[in-house]
Amino acid sequence: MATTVKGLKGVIQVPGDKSISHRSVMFGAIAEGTTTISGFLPGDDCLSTISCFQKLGVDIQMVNEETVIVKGRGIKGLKEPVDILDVGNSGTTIRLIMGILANTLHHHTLIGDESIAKRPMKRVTGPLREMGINLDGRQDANFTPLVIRGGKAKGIQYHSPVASAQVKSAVLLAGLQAEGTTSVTEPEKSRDHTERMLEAFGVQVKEDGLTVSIEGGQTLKGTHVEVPGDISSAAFFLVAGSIVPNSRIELKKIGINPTRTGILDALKKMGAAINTIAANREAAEPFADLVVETSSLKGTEIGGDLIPRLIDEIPIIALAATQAEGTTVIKDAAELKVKETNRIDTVVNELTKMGANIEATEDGMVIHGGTRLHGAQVNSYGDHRIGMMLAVASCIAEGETVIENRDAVSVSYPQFFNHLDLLKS
Ligand code: SPQ
Repeated sequence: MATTVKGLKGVIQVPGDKSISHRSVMFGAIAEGTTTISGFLPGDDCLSTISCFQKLGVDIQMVNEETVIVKGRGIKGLKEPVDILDVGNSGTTIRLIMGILANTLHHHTLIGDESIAKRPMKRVTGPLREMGINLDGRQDANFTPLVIRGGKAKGIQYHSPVASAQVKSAVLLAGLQAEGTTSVTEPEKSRDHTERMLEAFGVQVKEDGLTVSIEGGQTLKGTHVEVPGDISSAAFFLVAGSIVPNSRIELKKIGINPTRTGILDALKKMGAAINTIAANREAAEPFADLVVETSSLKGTEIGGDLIPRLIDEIPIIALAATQAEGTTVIKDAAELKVKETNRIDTVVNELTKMGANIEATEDGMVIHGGTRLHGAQVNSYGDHRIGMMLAVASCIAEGETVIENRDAVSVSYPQFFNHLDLLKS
């Protein structure tokens, strides 16, 4: 990609939120009646979710790229698939679907790509086994291929060792048909789309501090889901607009669910000029228009309960920190090691190739700011968020940057490079 950019200017509508798009299809599939989805993200991960539920007998039509109609089969109506369920690169699909399939007595084999084969599944298969569900897989059900035959779940009170929306969601979804009450307690609050969306589908969910509970035997009713823009995708432009000189970017209808807005808190603390120009905070999933302009950033410390609120944005925050004055310390983020890649290592290795002064730690990284980046041959290693972070880095790097495996961005943001080019012109 070309040499330093003179400024990024314009208005962008980033695609729909990935977490909400997955759940809209999944919950629509097990609801009674029809669910219509607008603003759906047609990224590879969400298309994997559609394809899995089609194999489970659900009629899902894409009216156009962003409008989907799901004809729900009810919670007991999924068919036994004649084929394996392939989740591609999507951790959300494989972990949540296990919760949904837990109470069927059907046979299912779940696989994914090379990255999924390395991601730990015991965090979900463990509690599901505790609930009485029959599951198996490589290394005692920790890795794909996984086989789930289901069973009749008993409610459990599960204390999760990690703050993970995927673990919480899988256990709660299994709890929907379990005997009695199922609850999940987390060390910190993870994103709460499952709780908010189950309520929109007519399910009662109770929250008490860090514990979420669900009563077994509830059914879902089809509804309309309006998916806001994905703040994790907007994050790349929030940082690009902050660090590329002479920039002003307006981002339309971005989801601002408080469990996802850690990126706004962190960037504002670093001195970023981000303003909200219109907001709907009453919607089940609140959203706002945001404007970012170039500013001088300073280093900061990021850790504790902020981490689950910005976990997917850490690669792009690390890039912002290379341009900040002073040092940025990111800690309590060991979860980064079990994402699409080990995101501590990939961020550190790839940004080092571009001249950043950055070190990996056991649970995060330390970034010494104020460095001039230079073009280099870098690699996304198939991780969409690394590919987009490197593309933003190339905008401030002197000389040419070549990003291998840049197509990985289609997992969550298929039009990313077009949008970046639009802002450059
Ligand atoms: O779906 P996948 O592959 O796990 O995607 C990622 C991402 O960067 O897009 C993580 F690699 O997002 C997860 C996120 O990190 C999506 C998610 C969800 O929709 O519930 C929750 C988070 O994961 P976790 O493990 O903390 O529950």
